[in-house]
Amino acid sequence: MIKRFDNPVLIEQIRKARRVLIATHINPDGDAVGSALALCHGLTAMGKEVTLSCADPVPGKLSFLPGADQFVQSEALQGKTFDLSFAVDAADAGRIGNMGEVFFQSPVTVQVDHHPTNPGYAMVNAVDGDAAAAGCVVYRLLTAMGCEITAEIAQCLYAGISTDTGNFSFENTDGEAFAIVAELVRAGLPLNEMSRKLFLLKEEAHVRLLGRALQTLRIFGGGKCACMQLTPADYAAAGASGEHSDGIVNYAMNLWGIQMAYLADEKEDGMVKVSLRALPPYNVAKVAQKFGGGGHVLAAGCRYKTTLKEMCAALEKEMCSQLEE
Ligand SMILES: [Mn+2]
Repeated sequence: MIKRFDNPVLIEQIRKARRVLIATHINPDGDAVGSALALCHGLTAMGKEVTLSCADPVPGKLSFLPGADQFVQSEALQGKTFDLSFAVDAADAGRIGNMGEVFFQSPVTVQVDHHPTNPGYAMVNAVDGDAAAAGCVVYRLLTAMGCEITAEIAQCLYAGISTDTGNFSFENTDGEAFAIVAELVRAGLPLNEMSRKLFLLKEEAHVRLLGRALQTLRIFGGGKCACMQLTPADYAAAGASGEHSDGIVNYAMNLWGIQMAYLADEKEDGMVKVSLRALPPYNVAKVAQKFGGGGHVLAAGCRYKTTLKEMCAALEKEMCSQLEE
């Protein structure tokens, strides 16, 4: 059920390396931080001198992961050299941002990833486009090296696998993801505490902003569409900033019978930021493109210079015309 890591040459190269760099992608998510940390803990236990790096800081909501405070940014790498460099969960070389310079200077570059579009930019590319998360590939690598899966490693890998699978609900969730998590539980994973920290706990500013947005909830399109809006006054009242609106659009989308939804978020610079969601067969990327945005068929967005009222009217016209197709 759990795939074997089949690259004895790489394992030998890792054994020989003393100073190791691990870089992960810009705007790091749970899989980026968790996979890089798990690899770091494993290699440190093998006696390596490991430097963990990311062009951007670790988001506050992941700072509880063991070792999260060890990440450094590019300035801290000035003049340092490494025997081997890893890139983790980075679909292309651009994704490691300004870490690329140090990464490509290493005599051996390795990447561990799970994006099917990965072009294979390192010397050794441990890329499995079928793996649910980079954390799954890191698990295979660590066990292939004979590394003990400690409770710390288990927490980091769980953070990666659970977040990249949408808490085991996305299409990419497979038997291997569950089989690995079963091993992590055996290794001492505090499952309840971890899932509370990763999926339930919210910042107060987010919940207060959500409260303001919910008061504007409106249904249109014959009961098939829903929308909400936010203004700078809502952010001020909630004590919130831009990142606190993440996920709010889903409260409009996740109503029974709703097929398309949007959140229109008026900004101080005269732009309106729009988040759009849909269920098949609808296509909100098409709606976003009308206003200079883009994204996926079922999740898209745009930023457009207009008033909140005009933005809403224009969006609703586009969405309603899809209902009629
Ligand atoms: Mn990932």
